Amino acid sequence: KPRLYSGMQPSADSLQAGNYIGALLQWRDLQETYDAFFSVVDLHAMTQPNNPAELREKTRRTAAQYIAAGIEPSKSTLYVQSHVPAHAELAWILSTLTGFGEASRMTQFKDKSQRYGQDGTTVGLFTYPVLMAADILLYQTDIVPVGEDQKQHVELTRDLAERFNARYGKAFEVPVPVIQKDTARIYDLQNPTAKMSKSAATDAGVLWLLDDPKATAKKIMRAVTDSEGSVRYDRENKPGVSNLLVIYAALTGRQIPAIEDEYAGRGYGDFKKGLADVVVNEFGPVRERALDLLDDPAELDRVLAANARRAAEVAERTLGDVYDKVGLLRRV
Ligand code: AQP
Repeated sequence: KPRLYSGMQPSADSLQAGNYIGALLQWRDLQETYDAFFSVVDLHAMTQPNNPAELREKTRRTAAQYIAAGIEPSKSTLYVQSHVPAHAELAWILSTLTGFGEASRMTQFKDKSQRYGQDGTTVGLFTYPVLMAADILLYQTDIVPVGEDQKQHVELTRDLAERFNARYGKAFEVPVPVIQKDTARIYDLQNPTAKMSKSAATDAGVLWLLDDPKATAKKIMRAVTDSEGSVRYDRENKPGVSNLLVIYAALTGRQIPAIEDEYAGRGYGDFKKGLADVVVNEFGPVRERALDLLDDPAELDRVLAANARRAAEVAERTLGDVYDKVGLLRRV
């Protein structure tokens, strides 16, 4: 089977609807046809302001949500990034191949460093894409499903793989990014031209996977729409309603025109009530399963440890080959 690698940062207590629709739902399908590695990238999350107890908690919660959403640890390799030390080790080697100018062109760094300011911006945030390249290349990955915003990082990963292979001999598969369709992009309910994000400035526009169903329904009822009053997809002129339609379609597997027809001549209130039912029905069982898993952290840790051993086996093979090729003395 071809290899797939993807991951998410444990940067909040709960994942949000964009993570679920844009990533988890696709991962769940892809794990059937790919030898999939899904990691909870805790080392990456350390590039954001953090607190140790919270980071531990968020890491477990993120892993539990992967499983609750249908990522099966017996089918896919689902593990925590820091449990496989080869990630940090390969990142160092790759950083010696990455141009300073090349890394400086990464738009995510430009955006985030502007947000954090001179003092809040760390070298770790700057080398984030190099660690991501290590994540992907360790597993001889064929495809990387990512959002549009991560495409530049996968391009860097490809450049680094090709550079290494040309300079030292082939150690890496050159991965291909698989970018989700525009309709898989979910926007903030209060600010429907900004992507829904775990780190959104305000909570009112974010649908959390682990939120109380009543709170979720309330947020949907309060979502920003427009004054036209017709349920119609038009991203340009009706970003709020279009976003709600995309969520509706993604969670029901229905086509947008069929949903428009169902709500033709009915107001936004009805449509939002319908959507609230859809979302609560979908998230409810996922939430229950995740909370059950979190009730038994020892068992969850056991599953993560077993999966980390499986990941480390593959990763160590690549790293050993890389160490040989660059001229590091073999470890004994
Ligand atoms: N709004 C979204 N619509 C579609 N897909 C989304 N993803 C995130 N938001 C949306 C996808 O979820 C995965 C999570 O990636 P991440 O946790 O590494 O960080 P992110 O993309 O930056 O997601 P967030 O929620 O906005 O996190 P923070 O606030 O921590 O930066 C990726 O596959 C992403 O495409």
